[in-house]
Amino acid sequence: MKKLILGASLLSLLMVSISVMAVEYVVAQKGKAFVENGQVIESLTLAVGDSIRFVNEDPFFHNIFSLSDLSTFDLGSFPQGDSRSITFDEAGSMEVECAIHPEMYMEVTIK
Ligand SMILES: [Cu+2]
Repeated sequence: MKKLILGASLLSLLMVSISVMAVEYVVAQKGKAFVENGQVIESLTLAVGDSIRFVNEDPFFHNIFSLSDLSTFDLGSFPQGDSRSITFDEAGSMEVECAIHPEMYMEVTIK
């Protein structure tokens, strides 16, 4: 019984340290473009387990999605000031787009 409890607490400790190491990138939607740290970006490289928080800074809706082979997601449409987050669990690359603005595009590489 003691061993079981010890094992369980070690496991939860391990899970906490993994979640601490993961990075959350913040990518804004501004002027119908993807913007990180004030710069328009067309690509972003991150590690498995990292996530992106998409923050809408435009006075209209965006709907971020991906139809890549690696994985598909659809964050739904969200208004100015709102954000949606997605975690990338698999290595590879994917195209991220906006369903409302076809000119919006970025490539995410997960290493
Ligand atoms: Cu958009």
